Amino acid sequence: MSTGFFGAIDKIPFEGKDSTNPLAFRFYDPNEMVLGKRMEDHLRFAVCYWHSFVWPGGDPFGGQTFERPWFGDTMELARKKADVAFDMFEALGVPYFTFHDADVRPEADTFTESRDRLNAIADYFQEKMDASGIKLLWGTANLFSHRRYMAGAATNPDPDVFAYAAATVKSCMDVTQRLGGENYVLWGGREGYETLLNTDMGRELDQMGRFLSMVVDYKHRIGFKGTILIEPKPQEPTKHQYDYDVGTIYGFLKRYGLENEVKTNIEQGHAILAGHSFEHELSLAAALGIFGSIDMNRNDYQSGWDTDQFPNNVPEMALAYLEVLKAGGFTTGGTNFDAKLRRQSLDPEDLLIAHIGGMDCCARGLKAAARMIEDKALAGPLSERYAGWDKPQAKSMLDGSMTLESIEKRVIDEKIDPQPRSGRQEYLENLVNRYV
Ligand code: 3MF
Ligand code: MG
Repeated sequence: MSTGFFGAIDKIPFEGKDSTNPLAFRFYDPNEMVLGKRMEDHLRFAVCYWHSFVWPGGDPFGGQTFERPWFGDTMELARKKADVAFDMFEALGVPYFTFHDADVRPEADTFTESRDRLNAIADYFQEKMDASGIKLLWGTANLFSHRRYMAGAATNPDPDVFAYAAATVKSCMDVTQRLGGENYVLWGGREGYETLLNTDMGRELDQMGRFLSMVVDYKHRIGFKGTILIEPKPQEPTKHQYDYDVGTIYGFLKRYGLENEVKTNIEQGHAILAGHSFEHELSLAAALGIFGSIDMNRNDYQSGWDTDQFPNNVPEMALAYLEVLKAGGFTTGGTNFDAKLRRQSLDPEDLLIAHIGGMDCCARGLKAAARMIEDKALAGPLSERYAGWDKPQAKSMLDGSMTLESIEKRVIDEKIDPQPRSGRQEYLENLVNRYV
């Protein structure tokens, strides 16, 4: 059913790189084969509900700029919002979407009523998913917007808030499972602190560890086949967030024995806020065995805020998809556009154009990364750089058979005198530029 919100447009075509039509794909061709796999199956695009259909366009100095016919807090408007959302998913031809409970249903006066509303919208989604073939990449609970969560959800000093959050996550996991969601995401927007003067960090981390253990336990009890993902972010909204970055999350998972149960959903903008590059976070997650999915966007490099812009920097994205491909590609994960329009971009068409540009950039990044892999452009120099480690004597230093004493003896006996070799950074940078 078309709502007419996007005018006459109902399907964005692929027209190839010479097209000048702003409402056509120039690089994203779902059926093009890349490294033996369809582009759609590599990228696994998802559109998120919150930025495109919920956010009113506010900033710290001004409120709503968008006027959308579905804004309001009735169930009727929630269904209208779903109608437009599915129109957009279908127009873009994305295989997946993502949502928080609070995005899709109005909050009610009681927990039970809010949960029932979520279930009712999930039924409505199910019909639309069956009709369109659009699937759920992941579901999640919004445990950060409501004032009850101002001092945290799992890490709140008030155990009643912990309980409310736990019950909410259960209801969201139930709905995610029912809709065939392929992952369940936890982003702890308020799991952190504003000041250490009122914060017991050790206690809060234990609360968070117990909360996540219950989530994992429940996943197994209901037979949810998807992946549980944590999304790292260093600050904003809290001054310091406990899920700072991939490395911090890994330490947390190890401490609570969850490192084989939970993976990460890594966002470009959050990586930048943490003082890392996106590819750093992806590469580290892969190295630690906790790479799951990505939230694709772009942060402004000057503002220092989580600006959640649509991605448009192809060279950066090529390096990101290179890490994704090196990690073996997505399994249950995908590319979720956690990105919003600028608040002056008022027109319905702007929503489509933003996603089209993002999808095209991802496609270009993926194709550049795939060519680098095919040509072993970086893999060749990399294995050359570490080639010394293939020798038996080098291996024996790592396999436990040598000690500091026996290594010292070898250094003296063989008169070992290491000779520095070039890291060839500029050569490699120039090489990457040949592909992007
Ligand atoms: C905030 C985010 C979040 C998460 C979402 C799902 C509101 O910076 O990125 O979006 O992506 O809560 O984990
Ligand atoms: Mg995100």
